[in-house]
Amino acid sequence: VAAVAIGTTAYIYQGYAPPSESSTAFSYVASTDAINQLTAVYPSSRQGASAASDGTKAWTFGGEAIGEYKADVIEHDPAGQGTFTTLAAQLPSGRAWTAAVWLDGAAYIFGGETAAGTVIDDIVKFVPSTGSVSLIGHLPAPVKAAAAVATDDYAYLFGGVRSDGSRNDDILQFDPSDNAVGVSDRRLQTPRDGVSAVWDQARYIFLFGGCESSSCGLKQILRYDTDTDRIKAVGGELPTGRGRTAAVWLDGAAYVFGGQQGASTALNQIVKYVPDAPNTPPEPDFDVSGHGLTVDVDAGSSTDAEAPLDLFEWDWGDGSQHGSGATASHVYASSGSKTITLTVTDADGDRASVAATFDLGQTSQGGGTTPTGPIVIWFPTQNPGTSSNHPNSQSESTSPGGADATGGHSSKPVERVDPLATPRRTPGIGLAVFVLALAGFVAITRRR
Ligand SMILES: [Ca+2]
Repeated sequence: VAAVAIGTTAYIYQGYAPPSESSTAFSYVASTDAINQLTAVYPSSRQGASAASDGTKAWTFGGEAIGEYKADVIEHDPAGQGTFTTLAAQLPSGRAWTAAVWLDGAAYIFGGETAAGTVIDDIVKFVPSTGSVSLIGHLPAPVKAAAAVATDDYAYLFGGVRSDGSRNDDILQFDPSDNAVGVSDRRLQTPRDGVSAVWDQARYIFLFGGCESSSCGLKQILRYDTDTDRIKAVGGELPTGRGRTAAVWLDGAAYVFGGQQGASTALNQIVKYVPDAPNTPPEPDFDVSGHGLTVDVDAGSSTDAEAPLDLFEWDWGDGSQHGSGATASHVYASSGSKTITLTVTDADGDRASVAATFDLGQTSQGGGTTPTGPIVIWFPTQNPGTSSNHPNSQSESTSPGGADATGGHSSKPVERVDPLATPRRTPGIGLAVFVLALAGFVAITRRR
């Protein structure tokens, strides 16, 4: 079954309704939970078509009926009583089990299977305004029955069936600006096809169920994070295992339509999934102590709302190799003003940084003739900045509080004395934040 969202309505097209392929089309309005068969007639029966919508109209691509593989493009205009029109434009050849998205002014149709049973790697572009259909590139490998979903910038493909009939666990990223396809280092938890996918219009792609074999038994819901390229299973799951569903995002929730349960049971259910709140960035915080030119740092006061923190990185501010771990030590080569920046990463890959600046002084101690060694002079910073790498986060702005640089944890020879210089706001934290965000961007674009 294939589905699109137009406005506040989902439209569901074709599919397999035992004992045969279907030509029905339905509308579903989430706010009233009302599903209706359209009076406009879908032109012919089929299954395995893909669908995409520009938000006004929708198009379905190819499909298969009684062994006939179709190349047609069918336009659905839901305005008024609605119309279905078979366009003059045709796919390069008959094909079914493609995956389609709407992205940047065009529909893209990925992979599929031809009448000869050949799994293909085509990337086909359809531009409704001109009616043109063109083969614009190739996937890294042939695939059919993958899930495809688009964000504002990219299309993503998940799983599918390879040429040899095996399932894959690939996550691919397609960039319409240069038609390049990147392969993520991340993978689906297990190989599968027949997954459905939606984007929450903000950050996450949700993936529903799928088929690990010709039987569709997965009820897992996966969450792929387009910010951090991480994927994980969410707490909820589908009522029963199923694959070959169609899913749309409407008004803050995902709706999953129909599908195949097990080896052959066709479902008529509509499943609503309301995601948990998005991940929030961690809140880094640390204490500094030490003696001599040695500093000890402890990030034990850092917190995260969702889960334990994953990674700690210490930039000592002197160009030396960064430290790691919740606690760390560093020996400076000289005294003077020092800035330590802690970057913490949570289990979902969100990062945030905080910096503390202090003066590391050397002076002699005691009234005797023999100095007892260098003394570190500590004082808290004022309003060190905290920030996060998450572009949508409200905590992006600098907030007061954060790291404490104190000597309170140390015993002699550390001694609290009057500051040698005025405490100051950490310089360069804004730049540090920018670099973090840029690094994330570079990381994802390099996956191509
Ligand atoms: Ca978090």
